Amino acid sequence: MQDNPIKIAISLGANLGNAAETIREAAARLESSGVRHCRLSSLIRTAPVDCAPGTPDFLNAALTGEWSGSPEDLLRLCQDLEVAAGRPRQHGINQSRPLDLDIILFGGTVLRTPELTIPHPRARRRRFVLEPLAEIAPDWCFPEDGMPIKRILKDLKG
Ligand code: PH2
Ligand code: MG
Ligand code: MG
Repeated sequence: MQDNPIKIAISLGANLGNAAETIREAAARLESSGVRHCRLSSLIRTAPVDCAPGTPDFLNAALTGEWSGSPEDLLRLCQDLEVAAGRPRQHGINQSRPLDLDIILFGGTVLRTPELTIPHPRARRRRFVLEPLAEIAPDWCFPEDGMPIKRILKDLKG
């Protein structure tokens, strides 16, 4: 465990089952599992992006907090919560799911390993990630170029 807490941002998404309840429950479990000072954004309904035709709409949200473990510890926690919500541990990319938890930012960390890429590689082009995150952390920056979330979102909206 690192003793200095790192500011982290997680994207939450769900499009199967009671998505609102699952997302709120996941936020509560992140907090009870060691993510301190959690803030959960509004939950927004979004159209599926890069999914098969007929995929149901998603509910998306973002959560910020502080974490004292490693990125891999946080990934493991997210994966355990996805499985607890009914998602198979092995799943196809962009398939419907009861819960998806993606680490978007981990302080100023830039990480590329086979199991984890931070910042999340597609976050900057996804409004369903940036919109809820901009609500609670507009001035947080992506580490590669120091660009704040509110600015990335504004550019994306064109
Ligand atoms: N997640 C995806 C793919 N497409 N579309 C929306 N609207 N919301 C998501 O959370 C989402 C998606 C892959 O994780
Ligand atoms: Mg995802
Ligand atoms: Mg995911």
